[in-house]
Amino acid sequence: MPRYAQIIMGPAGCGKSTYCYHMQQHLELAGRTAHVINLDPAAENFEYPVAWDIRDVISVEDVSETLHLGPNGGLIYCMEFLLQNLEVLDEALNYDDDYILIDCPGQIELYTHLPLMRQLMDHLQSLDYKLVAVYLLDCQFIDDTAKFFAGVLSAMSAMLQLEVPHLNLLSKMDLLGEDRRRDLDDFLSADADMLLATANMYTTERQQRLNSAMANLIDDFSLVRFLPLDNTDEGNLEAILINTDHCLQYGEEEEPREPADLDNDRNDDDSSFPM
Ligand SMILES: Nc1nc2c(ncn2[C@@H]2O[C@H](COP(=O)(O)OP(=O)(O)OP(=O)(O)O)[C@@H](O)[C@H]2O)c(=O)[nH]1
Ligand SMILES: [Mg+2]
Repeated sequence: MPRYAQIIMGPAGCGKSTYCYHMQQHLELAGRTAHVINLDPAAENFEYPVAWDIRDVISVEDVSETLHLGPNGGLIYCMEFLLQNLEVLDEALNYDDDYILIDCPGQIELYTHLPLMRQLMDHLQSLDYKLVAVYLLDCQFIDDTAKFFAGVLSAMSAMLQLEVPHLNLLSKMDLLGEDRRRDLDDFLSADADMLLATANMYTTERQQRLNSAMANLIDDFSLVRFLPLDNTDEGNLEAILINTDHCLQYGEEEEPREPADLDNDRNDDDSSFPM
């Protein structure tokens, strides 16, 4: 039986755990079962059932007390410990309905320049999981285009480092004011000209060459695109599910559902976000 996993990543506080909850609920509404796996050893308490929790094996709190490591060192220690003891995870990943949502820590160095997440992905693939990386960025970032530019680069870095099908989501769209929705398309498409123009307003001529090189990189790869995420809108969650299903080739023996089908689903719904 095929096995599927959404790997939920992104900077601290961008809404990863909240997305896991709402996507799990949405899957249930659709008659599908998914299990949330908490991979964040520094997580606070969850307000919903978590099927497997790394903190039952090792937590940053334990490591800080016993090894006197700070929060970042403690996190790296915990992730390395898990990778050296993967059998504990393997034993847990034994569900009838093999669809999991993996809620990852918010330290972006895990995705951008440390090999730990890549090693974990390789391991899941060796267990026959099909993977999609879901990278969240808080939509409040668009209030500061330079910050958004940095967010786009971190999303791109994660995509290139992890080498699995990848979706970027602009999260917490319910918080976005009407005034910011007008230029939303430029942000959803990570328009390189717009990013460059703003970055150049704040930098010296020498740094502008670097801005230009980075904007060209984003443009050349044409990789970074965002879908809006509004957890309060089931239609929007369904749109995201269709895209994750497409990346996962979910139920490939059935009639495939293309993201283009969204247009039909959304024709009657003016309140939906552009995709
Ligand atoms: N309005 C709104 N708030 C959200 C949404 N998603 C998350 N939040 C809030 O943002 C804060 C952080 O959300 P989390 O889901 O814990 O974010 P996270 O990415 O898991 O955070 P870390 O695990 O600490 O990296 C919480 O106060 C949430 O209630 C959303 O879609 N809309
Ligand atoms: Mg979290």
